[in-house]
Amino acid sequence: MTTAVRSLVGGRWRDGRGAVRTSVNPARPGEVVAEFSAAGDQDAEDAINAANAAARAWARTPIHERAAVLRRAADLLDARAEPVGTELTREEGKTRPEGIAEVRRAAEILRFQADEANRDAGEIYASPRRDERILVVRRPLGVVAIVTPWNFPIAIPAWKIAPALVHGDCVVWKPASLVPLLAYRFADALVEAGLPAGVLSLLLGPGSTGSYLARHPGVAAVSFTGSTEVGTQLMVTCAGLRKPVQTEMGGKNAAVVLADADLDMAAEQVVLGAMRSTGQKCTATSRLIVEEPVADDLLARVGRRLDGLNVGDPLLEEIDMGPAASLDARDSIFADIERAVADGAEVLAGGGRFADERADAAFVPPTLLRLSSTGPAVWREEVFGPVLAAVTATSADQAFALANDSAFGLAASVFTEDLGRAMRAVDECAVGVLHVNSETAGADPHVPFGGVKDSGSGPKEQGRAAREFFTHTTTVYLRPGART
Ligand code: UN1
Repeated sequence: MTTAVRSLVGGRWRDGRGAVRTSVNPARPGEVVAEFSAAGDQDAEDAINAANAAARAWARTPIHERAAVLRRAADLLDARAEPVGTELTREEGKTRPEGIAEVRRAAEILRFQADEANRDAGEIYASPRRDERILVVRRPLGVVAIVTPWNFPIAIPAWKIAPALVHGDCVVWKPASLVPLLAYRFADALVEAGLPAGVLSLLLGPGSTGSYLARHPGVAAVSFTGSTEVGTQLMVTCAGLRKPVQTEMGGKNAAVVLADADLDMAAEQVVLGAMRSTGQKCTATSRLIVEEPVADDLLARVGRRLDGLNVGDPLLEEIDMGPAASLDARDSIFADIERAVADGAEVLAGGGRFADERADAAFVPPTLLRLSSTGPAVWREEVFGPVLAAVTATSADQAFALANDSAFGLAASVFTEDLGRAMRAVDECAVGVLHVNSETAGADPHVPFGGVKDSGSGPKEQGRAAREFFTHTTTVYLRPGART
C-alpha cells in the first residue's frame, strides 16, 4: 500500500513544487511505501516566513499550554504505536518490535519534555547593590531549523522538536528523504494535538533544503543529526553567520571486554549493540576490544550468536535483524567489508552476500571481522551497518587506549565485574556516553545524550540538557526604583 504524504507549511498540508519521489521497503524492493512531491526553496521560504509570523504568539503562550499540546500528541502516538510502528518497519527496515518501540519512545520523549514545563526554573542571584535582585530567565531562540536522519525516523525528531516547542521556539523541520511517511505521521500527530499554524513546518525536500534553512536569516539556530560530512558543512555555514548549531554525527563505538567479564552476558550485549537496527545507529557497537586471555573464547561466542541470527523480512515475527535501509546503504556496507578483507581482516562471521532472494533486497549478513592491527579503514571509519571489527589488547589500559584511538567519541561499553576497572573506564574513555556491562546503544529520555570529538558539537540533547540549545538566557537586574 502506498500512502501519499505532503509537506506542512503555515498550518496547511501542501505538495511541494518539485519532482514526485517515493520511499520504498528495503526488504521488498519495488514496494513503494510513500509518495510525495518534493518541497523546494520556495516552500522553505514560505515555511520560514510562517514560522516567524507565529513565533511571538507561540513564545507568549504559557509553557503549560505548549506542554499540553505535546502530551496530547504523545497520547495519539501511543494509540497508533502498532500501525505507525509497522509503517516504520516498512519504510526503514528495523524489526517490527523495534519499530513499535520507537513510536512509544517518541511518545515518552514528548511527555518528558512536556514535564519540563514544571521545571522551567531560572536562577535568582543576590545583588551587590541594595534593593536589587539578579534573575536569569530562559527565552526562546525564535525559529529553529531541525534536520533529522532516517535511522530513528520518529525518536530523533521527537527529541529535537519537543524541547524546541515546549521552550517556545517555532520549528522548520527537514527529515531524511528515505522516511517521509514517518515524518508525516509525527507532524500529523502534533497538528491534531492542536499545534497552532506555522509553529511547525515539515519540508519533505532534498538535502539542499537543510543548507537553505541554515543560510536563511529567518532561522536563528540549526539542530542536526546525521553524517559527519553534512554536519560539518552545516557547522561551517552556521559559523560564518554566527548562528548556534548543534550537531550529532558519527560514532565508532567500542565495546571493551576485560578478562574478568561475564563472557556470555558480554557476548549477548555486544551482539545487540552491533546488530539491532541492522547496526544503523550512531551508537551501534562497531569496534570490539577484548583482553587477550579471553579473546578466542569471546569471539567464538559472538560469532556463534551472529551466525544464529535470523535475517529477513522485518515484518515477520521470527526475524532478529532486517535489511539495511536502502540498496545504496547495502552496497556501501559491502564495499567496506570487501575493503577490510583486502586490508587483511579475517572474517569470523558473515562477510559475503546472501545466496538466496535476500541478495536482491538490502540485506547484509551480521559480520564479525578480526583485525591484526588498527590500520584498516574499518577500524576508523563509520560503516553504519551490521559489521563489527575486533582486536585484542594486552591489558585494561591498552584496551582503553584502543577505545580512544578514534576521531569519534560518542559511546563506549566496558564489560567487567571489577568496580575499580569500571571506574577507570569512566576516567579514561573520551566519550559522551559510557555503559558498564551493557551495549553501547540506547539513550533514555531524561538524561543528556551526545558525544565528544568528531561525534558532535554544541550542547547535549535530551533530558534537561535539551533546553541549553533551544533557549538563551537573559540576565535581568531587577529593582523597584533608582539605584542608591
Ligand atoms: C539510541 O542508541 O537508542 O542516530 C539512539 C543515532 C543516534 C541515536 C541513538 N543519534 O543513532
